[in-house]
Amino acid sequence: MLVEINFDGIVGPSHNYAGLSPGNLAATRNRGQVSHPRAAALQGLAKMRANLALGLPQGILLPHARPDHRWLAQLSLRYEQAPPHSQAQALSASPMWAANAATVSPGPDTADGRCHLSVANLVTMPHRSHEWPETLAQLRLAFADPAFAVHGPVPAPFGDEGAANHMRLAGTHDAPGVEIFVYGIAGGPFPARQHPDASAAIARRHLLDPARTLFVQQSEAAIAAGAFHNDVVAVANGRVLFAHEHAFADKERFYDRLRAIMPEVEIVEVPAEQVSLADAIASYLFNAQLVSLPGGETGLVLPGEARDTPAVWNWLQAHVAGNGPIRRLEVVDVRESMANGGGPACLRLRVVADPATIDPRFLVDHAKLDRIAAVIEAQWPDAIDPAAIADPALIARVETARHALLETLGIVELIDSLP
Ligand code: SUG
Repeated sequence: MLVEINFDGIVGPSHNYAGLSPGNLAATRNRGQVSHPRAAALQGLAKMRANLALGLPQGILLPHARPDHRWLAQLSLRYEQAPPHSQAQALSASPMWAANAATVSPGPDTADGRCHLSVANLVTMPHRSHEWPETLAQLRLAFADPAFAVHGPVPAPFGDEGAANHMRLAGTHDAPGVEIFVYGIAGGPFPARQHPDASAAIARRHLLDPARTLFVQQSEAAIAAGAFHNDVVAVANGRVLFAHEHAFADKERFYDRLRAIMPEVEIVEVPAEQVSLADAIASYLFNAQLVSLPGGETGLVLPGEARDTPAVWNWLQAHVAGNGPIRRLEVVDVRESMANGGGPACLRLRVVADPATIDPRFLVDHAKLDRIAAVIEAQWPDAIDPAAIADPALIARVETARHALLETLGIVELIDSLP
């Protein structure tokens, strides 16, 4: 039985605001602020609990070893003597944004019937470029069953940021879908992080049907306004594509091709005159989890910032009051992640699979979340000032905290499994 499972990245104990991602306006704006890793991780757990309460199955991905000493060693650096920018890049808790872990093509879409996952290379941002080896190790553990094919990264320099630039539409999760790869060419002053050749390579290795695969350019205006990933301005689930008017470079052509493949598609486009691109990006209206609820309705799991932005909340209220396909709104507080530009949808990787084929250590229920919460309460730092990341006591605390979590979950092979 194939179901959609959200794998949320647990916010790691080194979560901090170093402002490492140009083009990500929230992260840049909050550079130098004091972060709260414990509160951040607990907010993430509360979101998972809200998903469970909606009747949705839930999985986890784990914080990576930080600082990443292996990566520093490749730069002939030791953390203690590394320059501040290298320390920040080695310490980032960015693997929390699981939507950037991999691109996932469920079995019904692939020629061999397996669910294919390609780990994202994340080469555009230095602090994210060293995530993939540990992400790959985790994916190989969680998805070791022959029902899955787990692939390494597309080679540099073809930037790939995973599911954040990939959308899937399908009548039901277990039916063949349409896979949409969104790439960037230009982003005004900011980098386009998803290279079209990376998207094309993933579609080939995932054995997708070319007749049901679309490659769509993200609009330059969207990237320039701060949509560094497509999932900041568009999200898809089931038969519903929910997007801002200015998300795509040539939306008419895209919509025509999509309707030709999938006549039943419901395109919910939010006009700029009702919600500006700036409001959409500041509120993360589209960085929401668009989900099929057990009763068959479509729900939207939104960040609190969407409720606090009047134009956005007014649009949502009108949509729900009318005949729109989104029937239920669920608001979650992930403000610590939001301040680094990561909303509810950034924090999760969707995998359509039979839960029985997944390593159960990566699946959670309320009782396991209680155990995880106890480790976070006891071990995660309360606050990190990015000016103080050289402190050896902080580093010792961060490393001990992660080990405690891996031991609690019985995933000890990750402690020393990397090359
Ligand atoms: O890559 N922020 C992340 C946010 C990723 C959001 N993910 C999705 N949209 N799917 C990024 O820009 C900031 C970390 C720092 O500055 O320390 C950061 O990496």
